[in-house]
Amino acid sequence: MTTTADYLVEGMTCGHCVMSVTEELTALEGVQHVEVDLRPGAASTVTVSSDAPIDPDAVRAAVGEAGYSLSDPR
Ligand code: 9UX
Repeated sequence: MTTTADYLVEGMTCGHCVMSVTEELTALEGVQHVEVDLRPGAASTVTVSSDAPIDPDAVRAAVGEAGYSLSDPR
């Protein structure tokens, strides 16, 4: 079964940012697909699809590892 979750990521402004975040998130256990809706100057929506339960703390850490930060949904 595939689980999909959306996150808001602050600070991404170009395609390289998207690649960095995608790379870190794809390395997480079970992650099948990562989709980034880049919105420079605003929080970008990142959609993670996984065939394992998604651990929000792991997502937060991976995004931080790439140099960006997760913002809480609003
Ligand atoms: Mo692009 Mo993103 O030159 O931090 S990598 S702005």
